Formats: sequence, structure tokens, C-alpha cells
Amino acid sequence: MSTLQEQFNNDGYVLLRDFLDKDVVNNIYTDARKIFATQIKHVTGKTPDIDNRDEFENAMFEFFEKDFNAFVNTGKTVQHTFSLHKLGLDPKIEDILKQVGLSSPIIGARAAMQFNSRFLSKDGSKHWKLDAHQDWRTGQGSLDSTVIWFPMVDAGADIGALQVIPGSHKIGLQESTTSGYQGGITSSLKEEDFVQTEFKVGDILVFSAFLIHQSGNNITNNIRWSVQLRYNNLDEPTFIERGYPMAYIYKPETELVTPNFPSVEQLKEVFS
Ligand SMILES: O=C(O)CCC(=O)C(=O)O
Repeated sequence: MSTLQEQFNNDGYVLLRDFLDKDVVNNIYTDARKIFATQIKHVTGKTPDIDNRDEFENAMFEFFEKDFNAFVNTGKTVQHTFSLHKLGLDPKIEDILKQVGLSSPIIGARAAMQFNSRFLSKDGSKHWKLDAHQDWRTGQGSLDSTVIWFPMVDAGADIGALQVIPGSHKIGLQESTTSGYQGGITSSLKEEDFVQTEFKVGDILVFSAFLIHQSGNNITNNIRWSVQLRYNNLDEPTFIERGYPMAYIYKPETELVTPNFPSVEQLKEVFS
């Protein structure tokens, strides 16, 4: 067994330094900011420089305050960029999954992105950070289901990089308030058991879906932009026995999002 796999099996995670090309990470980050910039202009009339971090993020906060619905939908739209999904399928990613034991990796859930800041939460709600949880509860895939997490900006304790409990992937599935994203483990956990991870752009955290982890506390005025990739192993016997369950549900809206839209004229214009 390789040292990497031994470390992964023991601790439930490995933090790989300088693993991703910084340009690849930056493209995903840039695509997301450009999408937000379009709606920021539409909603606030401003055109902040996406490379001026404070200026751009202040405009994000203003957008959030002015049109929450458009902000939420834009937040969903940035989850669908080619750059993000290409990375999720990158041979380097496939290779590292194989190195930690997923002989036949398959996507467990859509690649996802988060932009965490207390300024992007309503009325002091904690939606911008996740309590201690195990991702397996949301994915319910193979027992060796694995998550890759990385920030798109340098991230340490101050900006709330992930905190993990080493070895906690072996203590079983813990009781939780719900299985949704906001569910938290109900048993008492000791704060001192959590290890604070720290990242430079390009570093990635690869962890077992059973590893107990939580968002750090972003006390800065900046947004902590991050990516999460989730995989299962098609060869894992209990996954096969359980009929390859797929606990993620994607479904369309039942009602028209924009009533009485589009008009025939608008369609004619598009296809003229
Ligand atoms: O990025 C975060 O703060 C939390 C992410 C996380 O825990 C997860 O995606 O499972």
C-alpha cells in the first residue's frame, strides 16, 4: 500500500500541496466572478473590477442585499461552469482518487462551489458555514466515497478554512439533525479534536466522506471561495449490493419561474 493511501486510511484525509495548476483554479474563480459581475451590473448598475478583491466583494454584498433572489440564482448558476466541471473530470483528479483506493471512481454529486462570508447570510443565520458533519449522510454512496475540497484563494484559520477530526472516518455514521446540507452532528464533539487546515491556491484536501469536518470561522471581511468534488467507487461491494443508490435529487421547478414568458416575438427575435 502506498504511503499516501496509508495516510488516507489512518487519518481519513490527505492534504496535497501544490497539486493543482494555479491557472486552472484561477479560471474557475474568474468564471464565477464574471457571472456575478454581469448580475451585479444588472442589479446595482456597478461594474467592479473582478481583480480588485475588496471592491468586487463589496459589490457582491450590495448585490446580495438588493436582490436576494437574483443572488441565489446567480449562486446556483456559477455551479454550472465548464471550467469547474472540467476540473472534476481531470485525469489528475481521477488518478488521485485511484491512489486513495477508489478503483473505479464515478461522480457522486455535481461539482460544487461555495462563497462563504457572514455578509452573505440573512439575519445572522448560519447558512454561510456548515456545522460538524459527515458528507456520507448527504451522498450515501460507496463506503469509500471521497471528497476533494480546495479554496480558490489562500485560506487559513482567519478566512475559515475547513476543520477536520483526524481518524473520525472510522467511528461510524454519527447521528445528525438532518441529512441536508445544514444538518449537524448531535453528539458532543470536542473543539480541541478539530485540526485547522491551511491552504495556498493549488493545495487540495482529499477526504473520506465519513470524516467529521466543519467550516472554519471566516472572521475576515473577504469571501472564502471554495470548490467541493464528490466521488463514489463503482467497485465497492456494498455500493453494488445496495443497487448504486443516488441520494442527490435534482428536479425542475414545478411552476414557470418568469410567468407569461417568453412571448412569441422574443422567440422570433432569437431565431431571426
Ligand atoms: O466549505 C465549507 O466551509 C464546508 C464545506 C463542507 O463541509 C462540505 O462541502 O461538505
